[in-house]
Amino acid sequence: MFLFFESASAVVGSKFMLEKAIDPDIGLNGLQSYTLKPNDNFILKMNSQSDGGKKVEMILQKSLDREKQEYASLLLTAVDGGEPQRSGTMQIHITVLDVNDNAPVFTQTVYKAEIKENSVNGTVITKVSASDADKGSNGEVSYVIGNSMRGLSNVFVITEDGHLVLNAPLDYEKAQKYEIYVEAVDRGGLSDSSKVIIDVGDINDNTPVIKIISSSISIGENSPSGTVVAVMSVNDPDSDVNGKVECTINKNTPFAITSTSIPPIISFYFVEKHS
Ligand SMILES: [Ca+2]
Ligand SMILES: [Ca+2]
Ligand SMILES: [Ca+2]
Ligand SMILES: [Ca+2]
Repeated sequence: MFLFFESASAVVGSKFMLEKAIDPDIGLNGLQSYTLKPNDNFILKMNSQSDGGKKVEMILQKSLDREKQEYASLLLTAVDGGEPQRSGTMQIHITVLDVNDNAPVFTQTVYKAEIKENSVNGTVITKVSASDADKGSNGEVSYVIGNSMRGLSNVFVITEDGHLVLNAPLDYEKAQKYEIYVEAVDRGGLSDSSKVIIDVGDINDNTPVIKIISSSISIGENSPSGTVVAVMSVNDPDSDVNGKVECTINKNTPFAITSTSIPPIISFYFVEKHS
């Protein structure tokens, strides 16, 4: 005898009539009792009927969970009241059908990734992954970028199998960090979300820009050493060493260059030097 149960729809207390199924095996005359083994999910209930027969029902007493046990084989034994006592047995095969009662679960609540600002479109930034304990389509997970990320969904795209891919140019000088919410959705619509933090790495893609702030058109021949003759700023928007600027002037002039550093602008002063 084969029975199929949906784990979520078979609620505790559900009854399954067994009488008809066992009649051919053991007959009704002298039937005394039934036992069921193992009996952790079902119990038997017998009712005497007006015609003298006995009706037996199998009652679910503990809910089924396909994720814990998909198949079960129970042995039903019927014992008669004769002498010697005889018994008949029947195997009851139970298949627990899957229902979508598990949402996907991401392997990490936060993923961290790094990408250089000069990376080309199509570069895979990281891969996210979620598992789903259900079976078949109930456990099939695909990935999408969260709705709240609409503004960024053209910068990053995610493939159905969870690869987060660069889709537009990055500029470290405009954005150094992104936080992307991703969702894992099963075919039944249950979902989980996770966050991907993307650090953009600086590339030395800016040259220093020199801007003259002030300069003297002429300078007196008796000007003392240290007279400022010009002020300029040099700006390189890159970070760290990529944005560090050093200024030099020709050695064979009566001028020197000194700097005061007020990041991000560095001012340089040409000063007259007397040899
Ligand atoms: Ca599921
Ligand atoms: Ca399930
Ligand atoms: Ca840069
Ligand atoms: Ca630079």
